[in-house]
Parts: sequence; C-alpha cells; structure tokens
Amino acid sequence: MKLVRFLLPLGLAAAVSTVSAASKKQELNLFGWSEYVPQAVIDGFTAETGIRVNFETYASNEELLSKLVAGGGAYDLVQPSDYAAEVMIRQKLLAPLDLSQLTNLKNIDPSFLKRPHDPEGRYTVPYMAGTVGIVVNTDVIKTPIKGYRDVFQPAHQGRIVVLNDNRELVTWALYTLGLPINTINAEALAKVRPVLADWVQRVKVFDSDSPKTALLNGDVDLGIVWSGEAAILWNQDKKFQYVIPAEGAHQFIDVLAIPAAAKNKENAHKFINYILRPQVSKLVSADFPYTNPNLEARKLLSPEELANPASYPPAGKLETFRDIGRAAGDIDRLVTDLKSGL
Ligand code: SPD
Repeated sequence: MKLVRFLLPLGLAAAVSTVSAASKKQELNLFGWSEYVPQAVIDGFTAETGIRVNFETYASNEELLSKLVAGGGAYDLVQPSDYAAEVMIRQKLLAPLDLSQLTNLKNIDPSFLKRPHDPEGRYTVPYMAGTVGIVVNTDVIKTPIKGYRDVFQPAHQGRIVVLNDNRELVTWALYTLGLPINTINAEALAKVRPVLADWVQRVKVFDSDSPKTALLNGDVDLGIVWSGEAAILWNQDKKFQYVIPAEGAHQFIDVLAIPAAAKNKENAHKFINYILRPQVSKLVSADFPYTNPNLEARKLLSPEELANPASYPPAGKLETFRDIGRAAGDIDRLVTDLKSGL
C-alpha cells in the first residue's frame, strides 16, 4: 500500500510533465503590429494545426525592440519593419530561419528578398510592404497638397492627424530640408528641431494604430499615415486621396522573424509558411490593404484591390529606413521634448 501511494504521485508527475510538454509545443506567442494580422488568419491556423496563438500587439518598432530585449523568450514570432530587423540581426536577437520548412517562400516576389536589412535572406520573410504618405479629404481641402509643408500650413492648424512615430516625424522634416534620411547626426537634428517644433503644435491627433479613424469621424481633414490606412479610407470613400510626398517618402517592408530566444521555433516556422500561402495572404490584403509582396496572392486579388492607389502607388522618390544606431535615441529625445513643448 505504501509502495502504491509512493508510485502514484510519481506516475502522476510523469503524466503532468508529458501533458505540459505537449501543451507547450502547441503554442505560438506572436508579437505583431496592431491592425495588421486578421483574426481569421490566426483562427484558421489554429483550426488546422491545433497550435494556440497568443497574440500581443505593438504600435512602433521601438516598442517591439524594447519589449523583445526585456522579454527574453516571451515571443516566438515578431513582425519588425526592415530597419528594426536590421538592428535585431546586429544585436543577435534573431534566429536563422530553417528555409527547408518555408516551402511557400517561392511565392514572394524576389525583388522583396535579400534587401539591405537581411542581405542573405537568412532571418526574415516579407509580410507586407507599404509607404508613408499624405491623405487628404478632398471634400474639405481644396488647395493642392503635394508635400509635407503643404500639410503643416497654418490654414490646417488643429485639422491634422499624423503617425505617433518619432522616426517618421523626423524623416518628414529631413526630407523637407533636403537632408539624407539615414545619416542622422546632431547637426541634422538641430536643423530639424525648429521645423518639427512648428509642425507638432499644428497636429490634432497622433495615432499609429488607427489614424484613419480621425479622418473618418471628420475630426481632421488631412494626415500623414501608413499606406494601408489610406487604402482603407479610399475603399470607404474616394474623397480620401493618397499623395506620395513630392520631397520623398518612406517605403517599408515589414517582415516575420523568429527571436533567438523563442521557445516554439517549429511552430513559428509553421505560421510563417501558413501566411505565405496565397489564399491566406489574400485574406491579409483584404483586411489590411498594404502592398502584398506575395506574387501568387496578388494573382488572387480583385482588379479593384490592385487599382487602389494607396496599396499600389505610382512610382515616386521612395527610400527605406536603415539601422541608424545611437541616433535613434537622439530622435526619441528630440520628439519627446518637442511634444511636451520644450
Ligand atoms: N497597423 C500596421 C502598421 C504597419 C506599419 N509598418 C511600417 C512601420 C514603418 N516604420
């Protein structure tokens, strides 16, 4: 009897540890941009694989970077923009991908692969791409809006929404001043300061999650937003016109990547390969109409989706961001100061 009582807990312990190992395997901790991954895609993945997805969101690359560094192995899959992935690769925060598990990678347009942030294509897979541009409610704004300066005119005081993103704000000022956007030093930031000081006090709403909302509600008349947000506005009402700023605009490629400390790397590979399926990627485009780098998925899009001028804009002066090292901190300090009126 005594022996039985001794053995039972041991057997139970073994059973519990087998169950917890199994349930651990059936999890994926996804940390992604807000308003970017459709719930239907996550649900479809879980239904097919039995892998439960814990989904947490962020609204800037800087938030992702700080939580990734602080969070250890909390995340299995992240969704940085190109330049943030470049930072993560430099800091050895990403695991090399096992390309043999990514059989659907062939669907991606080769022009989106092996870009400067990941020149050998070892760490990242393109998710969606886009631009940052101007949206104008043409029912209200009757003057031509071609560039950043046109947006921040005194006439539009308190009628503007912009992304709540420090690097973006500084970039718009750099473009306006004719300065390079990826070589950022104290001299450049000193020139940016008075321009941005003027601009930030004209802004009514800073919002990176859903800048479209203030435009839809009529709280503002124009803004500088992610192209996918502008595409949704255009789908709702053609009065919302998208403009690539004449001075130059930021083009981004947001990617999927697996943190070096991830505990469920196999599940992360499965999710990436699932997203790369044309039918799944098409669902992403339907909800979040950014530029889809998946050529097979693009074949499934409607002529209306492909004709959306924010999703697939005409060529302009477009540049990607690069890792700017310590200058990222200087940018954050500058914009925080200016927003608090310093
Ligand atoms: N709501 C999704 C927004 C995605 C924006 N990604 C681009 C960031 C470039 N800094």
